[in-house]
Amino acid sequence: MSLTEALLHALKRHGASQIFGIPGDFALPYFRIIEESGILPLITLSHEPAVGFAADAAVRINGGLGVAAVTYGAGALNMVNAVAAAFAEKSPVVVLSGGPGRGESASGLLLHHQAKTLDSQFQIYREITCDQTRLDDAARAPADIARVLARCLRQSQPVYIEIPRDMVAQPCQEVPALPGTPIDPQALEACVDEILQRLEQASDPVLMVGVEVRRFGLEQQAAELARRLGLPVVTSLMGRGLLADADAPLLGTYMGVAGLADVTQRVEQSDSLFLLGVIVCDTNFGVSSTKIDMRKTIQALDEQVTMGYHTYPQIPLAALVARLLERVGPARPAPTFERYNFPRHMPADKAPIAPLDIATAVNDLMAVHGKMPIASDMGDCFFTAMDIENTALVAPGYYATMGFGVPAGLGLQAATGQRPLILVGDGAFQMTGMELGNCKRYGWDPIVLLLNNESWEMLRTFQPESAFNDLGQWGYAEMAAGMGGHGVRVTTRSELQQALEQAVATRGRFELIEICIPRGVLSPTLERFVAGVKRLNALS
Ligand code: TPW
Ligand code: MG
Repeated sequence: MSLTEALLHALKRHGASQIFGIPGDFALPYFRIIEESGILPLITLSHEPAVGFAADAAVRINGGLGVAAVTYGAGALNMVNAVAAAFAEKSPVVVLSGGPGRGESASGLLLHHQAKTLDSQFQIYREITCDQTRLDDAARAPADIARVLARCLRQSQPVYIEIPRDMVAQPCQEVPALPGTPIDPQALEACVDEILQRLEQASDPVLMVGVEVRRFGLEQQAAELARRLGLPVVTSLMGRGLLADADAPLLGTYMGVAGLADVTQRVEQSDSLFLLGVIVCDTNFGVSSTKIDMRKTIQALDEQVTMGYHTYPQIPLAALVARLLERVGPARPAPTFERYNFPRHMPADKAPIAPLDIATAVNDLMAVHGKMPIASDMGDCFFTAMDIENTALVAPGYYATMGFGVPAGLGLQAATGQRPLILVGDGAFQMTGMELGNCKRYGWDPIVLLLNNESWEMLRTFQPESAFNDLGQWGYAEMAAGMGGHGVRVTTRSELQQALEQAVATRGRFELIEICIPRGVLSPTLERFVAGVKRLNALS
């Protein structure tokens, strides 16, 4: 077996189901082996940020490992932002990069794609991945690959594997399976005892679920835990979409001042907030109306559990949830709460379209035709998604990079085979919208809702006086045909409804609906979010 084949078999065994990539001369040799061995299918896209985003979205929706394969320098450095996003949001993406062979670095010439030194790329990736290896020794490679992939899954964060181009076909042993992490059963027991005791003594306990619950495949277990403990559940902002199909007393998504008053109140007034896999970041908690005292919460994240003034180390989330489930008895009465009614029944009239109309129209559509998974970009489209019924959602809710939506949608369809809905603003579409041109080759047919306000509107809301937030009119609808899809521009609510019905009825090509929205018209959630952030900034 060659070194590349050993790597590909290991990726597959660890849960990868396809490779997204763009080759280059440093990568051609290992790409040849990817293609000819057929161990994992290869999907090529157009620009490296999209490769990273698609791999990230694929693993967010399906679990396992995402794989993003690029060439050295120009390719890998082009993907830095996407991998940083995956790092911040805890998505296990394996970066494969070609690299110079051993002899090449000794030539005395600077190599093309080289930045400061031939090692610069490795150093840069050290900052945005949780483990790295360069496969420059075939005897050591199996152990190195095993270590790196195990770290990737255990920490649910990206890793970096560089394949020198003269190494790809070297004979290599199979990658060994590593034993799981040892867990101290007594420490786990003490931790579970204390959690249960704290929840028992609390008068208003609340369970908040975050992205790690999805990353470690624990949604059903978390729902079961909530039912057995009789706890009301909320998702974090980043965890939106979690428990969409689970049977759990789900109140909604916690968004502080930007969210529903009832949800905000329950979370902020809880005397025992159990944060299960929730990243404690500003988009999750920065907009709290009452500052949450983190010392009073129970936080299970990053393989540790913190409560009060102490931390239990080495408690993986899966082990914690499993032991909690073993310890708690049958289901308790469900908490009472008023279920939020997502907006429905958009009037199909001649009125101009506001973001809330889009959420309403999507709810109407899904009620008739079934739920679709959503990939959203950053911008008001993300906040608009908060008024769409609970359904699987991938979005850069914390790192907040633009350009995610379209490639992530392609990653969703590649990974699940399901037709996705893509929400994207005009500014973000300008970054990665061209990737839609790849749909035809792969038979993907996403429905793309492009919220066109001819503006970087979210920035404008923070700083209305700046003219640089004005964008031009690009004629996005017309671009669709040239990229192998179908496009339509809508300006009224009746046109929007018609276009959505037509899009759902047509399979086999992407459907781009360019939705014209007047500048200054925001979703209610973004409206509250901006007002809240401004208020908090004024106080600080
Ligand atoms: C890669 C900064 C955050 S929101 C925004 C910018 C430029 C405007 C988004 O415009 P769009 O959506 O897509 O038209 P909308 O609803 O606001 O009109 N570069 C990157 N990521 C981020 N987040 C920015 C810049 C930003
Ligand atoms: Mg815009």
